[in-house]
Amino acid sequence: MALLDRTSTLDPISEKIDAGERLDFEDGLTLLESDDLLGLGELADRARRLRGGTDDVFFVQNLYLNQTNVCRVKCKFCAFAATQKQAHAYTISTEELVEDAVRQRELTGFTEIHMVNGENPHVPFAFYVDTVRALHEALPDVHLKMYTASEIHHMTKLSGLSHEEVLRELKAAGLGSLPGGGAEIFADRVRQLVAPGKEHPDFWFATHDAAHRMGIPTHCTMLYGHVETYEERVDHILRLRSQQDASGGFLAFIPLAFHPENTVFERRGFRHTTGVDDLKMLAFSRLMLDNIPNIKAYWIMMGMPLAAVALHFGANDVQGTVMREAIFHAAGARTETEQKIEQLVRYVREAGRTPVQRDTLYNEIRRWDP
Ligand code: V47
Repeated sequence: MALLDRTSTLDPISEKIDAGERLDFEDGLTLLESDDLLGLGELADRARRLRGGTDDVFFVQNLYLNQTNVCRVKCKFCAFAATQKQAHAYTISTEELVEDAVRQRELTGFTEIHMVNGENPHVPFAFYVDTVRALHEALPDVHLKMYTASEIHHMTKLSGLSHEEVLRELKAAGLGSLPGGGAEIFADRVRQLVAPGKEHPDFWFATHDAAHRMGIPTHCTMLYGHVETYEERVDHILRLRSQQDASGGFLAFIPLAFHPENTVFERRGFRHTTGVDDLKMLAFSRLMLDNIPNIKAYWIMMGMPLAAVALHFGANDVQGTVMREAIFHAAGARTETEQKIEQLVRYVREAGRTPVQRDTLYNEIRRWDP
């Protein structure tokens, strides 16, 4: 009886998927409230294929950099940021950062630099432009995926320029795309609770909108598993879907599971998300975001074994080799900080999929056919 009930809640959604119909707010809630995990996985995998997905699973060879952890915002979910006076605060000079990146490139041959920082009020806008320019000059073949929309908004405050002008200067210096951070949860109630000092979501959207319109592709995220409700998760995903309808430049969506260690939420007894919630979020995202081509199973947060399972829950990307992840590990991630290509290939193959090394823009670099 219980099994029949569970199956029936997904049936109307299954019919919509087969008919190529868009899911609505109520469907989103039904998905999140369902405890038919395998049913959700089957639906998400079917939706992915019906929308043109293949057996290919992507990853990129990348280096993570964080030039400064100094941050003015004090988000309650963050264990990475520091104030200038704290002993662990750091800001790496552009020269040192570039030297390090060039050394790492010689060792590994990565094709992407992924950089996210604190909103450091003690450096000028020129610091960011100089860093992009210096990295681009030293490593012209490397794609620079740098600075979240929150950082771009911070740069408008530092410079007095508009979002578009900041992006234009960074693009001229060599910026390739934006990472998806800073989105957190868009609903005002949650933002006030977890990130009261952060910019209004309108600025996050204005930044991505401007980027897309000037040909800078971007990524998008949702930070889930803290104080948000299912309704607020659905609201978040629908806002992203509308933005993609309007400007079309999101390459991928990455659901980010909240890690509470070393944050105020740890002291309040918050726990890490469960694997079930992580898989459900991936399936939900794939089903709702019918216009974003790639959904990432972020192995840094869920571990590679579960990320491989997630490939049957709508995900088609496992992010990358990721050398030196810091943000999730500051907040208690027990996963590795790097994967070798051979490891990624092994896990993807074990999941019955075809590993494809991509560049940041999803052009194929190498494939491992079955
Ligand atoms: O905005 C911070 C998240 C984001 C925690 O574009 C946390 O491919 C969980 O932009 N627990 C920054 N999450 C990182 C980011 C990112 C990450 C992965 C992939 C991509 C991409 C971009 O990290 C923040 C916030 O949402 N974050 N602290 C934490 N304790």
